[in-house]
Amino acid sequence: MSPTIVKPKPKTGTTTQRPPLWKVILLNDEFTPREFVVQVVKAVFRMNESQAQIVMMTAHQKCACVIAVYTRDVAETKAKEATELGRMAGFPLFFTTENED
Ligand code: TYC
Repeated sequence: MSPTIVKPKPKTGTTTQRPPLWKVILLNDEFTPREFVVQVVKAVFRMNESQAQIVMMTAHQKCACVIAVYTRDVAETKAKEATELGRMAGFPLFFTTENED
């Protein structure tokens, strides 16, 4: 018996759907110590010391810094977790999320 050759169906205008991405943004404040911001950014966003320093200094100088993009759930969970670490230590450190358009 000869082998059946199955041709792959040509794709008709299909595109790969990607989930919408959300930015996590670090906001500057007057009170949180720089080193504490760096520790939180390293712990929650898995950055190394120099990456975390750059992010912290950018927020410090420009009022805000985009840290990373994730799916909505992950972005919101990480922003809450990082904000909570500041709150528990008595600092007004704040991370927010925004849809990446
Ligand atoms: N501005 C703070 C200070 O001078 C440090 C800081 C940096 C706080 C970045 C928050 O997102 C921030 N102690």
